[in-house]
Amino acid sequence: MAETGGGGESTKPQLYSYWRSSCFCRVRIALNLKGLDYEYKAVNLAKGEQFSPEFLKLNPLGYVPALVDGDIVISDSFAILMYLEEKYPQNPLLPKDPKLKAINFQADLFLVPQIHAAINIFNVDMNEYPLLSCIYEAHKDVPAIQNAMPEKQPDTPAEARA
Ligand SMILES: N[C@@H](CCC(=O)N[C@@H](CS)C(=O)NCC(=O)O)C(=O)O
Repeated sequence: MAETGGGGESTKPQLYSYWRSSCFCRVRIALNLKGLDYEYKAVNLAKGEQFSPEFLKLNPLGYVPALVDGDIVISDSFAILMYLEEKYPQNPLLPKDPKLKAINFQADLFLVPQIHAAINIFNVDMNEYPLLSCIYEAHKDVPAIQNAMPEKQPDTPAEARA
């Protein structure tokens, strides 16, 4: 695993992930929206680093993302989002109203990374999905989302950078 953030001891949350992971992308969006600083720890899935003894100690399932915050390790993107919302209430991710909350969660954090992957990895023709296209277009230029995209991560290979 490569350490791509600053060096030395850190009290910032540490986020283990891989630039191309869409599960991680939704966590990055949440961190950006909340304005939280974190240390990025790259785990190269293409090289099998998720199965290294060091990483398996953190997450025995061998999946990214995994968030380390003080003495807790959270190894599921949805659980990470719930944790961040409770622990760092600034810039709430969700409105109070339960219906708006469900719609908001779905659109901002989950759909955008999935549609981005559909377009950029799987070449899906989004003209067939006007509602999804509309949601994507409405969100994709928000800075917190832009900066969370796979093309802009510390471990993104040069040929994939935007
Ligand atoms: N439910 C988990 C799923 C995590 C997951 O599937 N991660 C993928 C990358 S997007 C992974 O780490 N795959 C490792 C592998 O395929 O060996 C979450 O939402 O965080």
